[in-house]
Amino acid sequence: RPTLPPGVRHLPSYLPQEAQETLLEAIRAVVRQAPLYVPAMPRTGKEMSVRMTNCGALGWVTDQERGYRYQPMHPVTREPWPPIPEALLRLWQEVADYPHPPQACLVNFYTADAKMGQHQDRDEREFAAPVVSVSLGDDCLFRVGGTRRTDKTVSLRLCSGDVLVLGGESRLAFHGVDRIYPGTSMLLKSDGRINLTLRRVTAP
Ligand code: MD3
Ligand code: FE
Repeated sequence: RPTLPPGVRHLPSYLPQEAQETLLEAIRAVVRQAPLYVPAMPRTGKEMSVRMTNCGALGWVTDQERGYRYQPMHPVTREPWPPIPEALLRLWQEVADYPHPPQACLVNFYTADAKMGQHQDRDEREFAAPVVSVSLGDDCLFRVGGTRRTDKTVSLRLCSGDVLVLGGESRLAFHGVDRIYPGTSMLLKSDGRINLTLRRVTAP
């Protein structure tokens, strides 16, 4: 196993198969209420390859006109985001080592050819809280570095049921998804990967 940057905790196979199936059903219910939409980059309007939605009091969204931000409603339907499923609130309590609940859960859906370029997550105001990530479906090649774009990076294969906790020094690390490995999981019954990221947005 590679040596991870300080503050990155990888918990392989944290969720058993049955818990993955239960969580997937809860996320399918979220997506029925808050459909996946096509996020666009600020200014250029270039569409991302990942499809997104959210649950929780706040959701992370991006479009050409208003850029990256958190807001309490879906950008297309204008409805409030559905609540974060109980199973995810419990997971946060188990692994986050932070005494307040998450406010946002970003749902990222990757098809076989989708990727996410290297970036920092810095649209939150509370950096004392970690980001907790859950992977479902196909494996991916995840890459994380340091707080400068030019810092050395390490690559990690993330599999269905894995949990990643990004806290402390790693909270502002550059990271991204270089590729999806289609056909590596039976969970979704089709190619693709779902990533859930739980976040605290505001100071408590
Ligand atoms: C490291 N998502 O939504 S999750 C994102 O797999 C995002 O969909 C990726 O990056 C995905 O912003 C990676 C793992 C992750 C999430 C947040 C981090 C790693 C992180 C924040 C800081 C450092
Ligand atoms: Fe990120």
